[in-house]
Amino acid sequence: METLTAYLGLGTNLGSREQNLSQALQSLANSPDLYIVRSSSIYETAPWGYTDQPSFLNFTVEVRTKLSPVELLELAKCIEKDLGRQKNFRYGPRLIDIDILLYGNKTIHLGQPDLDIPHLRITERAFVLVPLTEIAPEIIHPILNVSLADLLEKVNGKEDVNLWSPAPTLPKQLSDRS
Ligand code: PH2
Ligand code: MG
Ligand code: MG
Repeated sequence: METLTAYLGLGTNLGSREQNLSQALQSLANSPDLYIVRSSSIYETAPWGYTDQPSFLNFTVEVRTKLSPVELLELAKCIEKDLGRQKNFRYGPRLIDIDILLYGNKTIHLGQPDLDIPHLRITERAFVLVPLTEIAPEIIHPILNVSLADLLEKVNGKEDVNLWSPAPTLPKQLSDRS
């Protein structure tokens, strides 16, 4: 399997939000199958989809991995579960959410809600596009064929996405850069 660059979107709006994000980052760093290249700043974002819930912290990481999309999704779900995520309703509050936003320049539809890549709602959600564009402005959306920076210009709700803290320091990683 070749090594590909993927982008993950992380979010939390329950419990100690900063701690949830740093634990998720630590868990990703502990994976032998994935190398974290960089992280965006952390943003505080108004809840999207279902608004009667606490505000989120969101950020994005760039990773290099040989994992297939399904394996990467399994790793994400596994970390969510380890951190104590409970099942909840669609768009509802969550301790930690790790979504695959982009996987190389591939388009993947596996009939699983979480495994449409590019993530279906990248283009509608400022809470995804702002942190993603911060670290990957020049990337071309594999289906729409326009840059993330161009998508960001058009997205609604940027005023609901506010810088919270600078990019977290990356933990020491188990995997070598590959
Ligand atoms: N995630 C959702 C639903 N709504 N809103 C914000 N601001 N941030 C999120 O990460 C988020 C959301 C479902 O995954
Ligand atoms: Mg999500
Ligand atoms: Mg998810």
